[in-house]
Amino acid sequence: MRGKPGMQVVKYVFQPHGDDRGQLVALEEFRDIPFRIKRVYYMYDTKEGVVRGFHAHKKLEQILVCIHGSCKICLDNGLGEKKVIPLEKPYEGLYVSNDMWREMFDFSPDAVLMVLASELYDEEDYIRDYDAFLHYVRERREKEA
Ligand code: T46
Repeated sequence: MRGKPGMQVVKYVFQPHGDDRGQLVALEEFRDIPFRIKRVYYMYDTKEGVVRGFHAHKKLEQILVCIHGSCKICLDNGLGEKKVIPLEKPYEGLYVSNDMWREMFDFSPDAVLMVLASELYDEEDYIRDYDAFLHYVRERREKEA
């Protein structure tokens, strides 16, 4: 019998270029970010108590950076493991792979959550139904076994 896959959370700590003027973080594809960056989007002015996300992706990989304020991300691998990761530093990035259910919550009123994405926007890449997600990851795992 195979053991549980063990869910890994990958957080990047970027190099701030600080001097007496303040801080600057630069993110380059294939250097700081492990994929070609095809899209950048960000969310701000998120209302109190709002939870966003509630989906997974078939192909998309992303790095989430809370460049101002704070929020939390819940990742669920669909195989019985969930982790909540706080994002509160503008020099930290959370890697979110495809086939990972995500929910974003606990946004501070000043939070700006920036996302670097490996693909252009494509509604076909979303899995928005939780049961369909569970089915999808289990099927993939069986194929890989
Ligand atoms: C994800 C999490 C972390 C676009 O037109 N282009 C885009 O690139 C995106 C991301 C969204 N939109 C439109 C589609 C919706 O009408 O913006 C609206 C809000 O998007 P959505 O409801 O998908 O936002 P979230 O916060 O639930 O999810 C987003 C990303 O969609 C998703 O890929 O992983 O952030």
